[in-house]
Amino acid sequence: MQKITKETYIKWYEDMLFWRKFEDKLAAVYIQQKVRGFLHLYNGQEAVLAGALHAMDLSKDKMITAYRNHVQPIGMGVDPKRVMAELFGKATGTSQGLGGSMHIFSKEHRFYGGHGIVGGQIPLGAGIAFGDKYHGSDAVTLCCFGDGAARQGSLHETFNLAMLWNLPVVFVCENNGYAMGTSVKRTASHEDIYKLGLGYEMPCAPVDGMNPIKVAEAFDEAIQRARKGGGPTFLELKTYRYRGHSMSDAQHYRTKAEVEEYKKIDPISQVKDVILSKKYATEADLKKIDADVKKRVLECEKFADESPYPDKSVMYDVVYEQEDYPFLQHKL
Ligand SMILES: Cc1ncc(C[n+]2csc(CCOP(=O)(O)OP(=O)(O)O)c2C)c(N)n1
Ligand SMILES: [Mg+2]
Repeated sequence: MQKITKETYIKWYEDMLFWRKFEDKLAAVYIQQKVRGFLHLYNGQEAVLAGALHAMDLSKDKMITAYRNHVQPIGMGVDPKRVMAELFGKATGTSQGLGGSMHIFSKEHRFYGGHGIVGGQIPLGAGIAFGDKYHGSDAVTLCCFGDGAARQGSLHETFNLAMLWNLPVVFVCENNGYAMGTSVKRTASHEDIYKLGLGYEMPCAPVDGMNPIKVAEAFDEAIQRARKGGGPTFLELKTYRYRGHSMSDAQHYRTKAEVEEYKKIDPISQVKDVILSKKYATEADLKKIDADVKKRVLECEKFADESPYPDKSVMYDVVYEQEDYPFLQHKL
């Protein structure tokens, strides 16, 4: 793994703060109805992404996830302005404004979405890894999903085939404690989701998902194993989301005190504490980063605001169609 240096900590601080503020902005513009439909935010879970990106080889490795998917593509190199524009439904968005919040996608940056069907991306992630193995590439796919998705049958079918075919994939359960309003405790007779790997003899482990160092170390081991032909790993990242499931969640299933408890181990604060205690930067240096992040987020909003909506004529251009399909005339 690349060494974790002073520069890594500063990058983690800057990246995680940017993702946090980018999504805080989304929450604000959602209320102004600039973003419509569903909006699921990642606040609190940023260490999972920061640690994963450190361990990945971004020139070839791939990622697929569920609908909590706005900041992962940014981490993988997609222009955040285009992500914001997609959320605004604008033509300059990553999918010309036709996908929206749950469907951010960038083939160029190997980010394969953005999936609204809970657990739907689990077999797709294994399929991407199958493709890489078939074509002789040593790329590794990170297939991310939530604790709720871990209860889907497709996980078991996928784990079985991924082990049978020794696929280069890391299965990543981001256990944030809840699937909508249903706590992990209420979904199964056990709470150690990572142990689902045991039934398939898949290497598996729990990871402190609030600490990017622990995350990076766990991902490095799993990614290296997959890259060297050692097959899949299943990691359960213990994390937490500060905001509701989506913007329309009254959060009656948990207390404010519980949320506050987790904020005490906030990944951004943890990294900030290391930076200050090891004197990697001063408070004043970090304030400069904060100001720069704020400016960059405002630039994204301005870009999205000023971009045009897609023309009506493109509406069916990206929908699968078959020339001899007899029932519908698709083109407007
Ligand atoms: C197959 C399917 N069933 C139900 C839903 C409704 N639904 C949307 S999100 C969600 C909860 C999933 O929770 P989890 O996998 O823990 O992910 P998180 O939202 O916590 O990131 C449910 C049940 C859905 N989208 N798809
Ligand atoms: Mg969850």
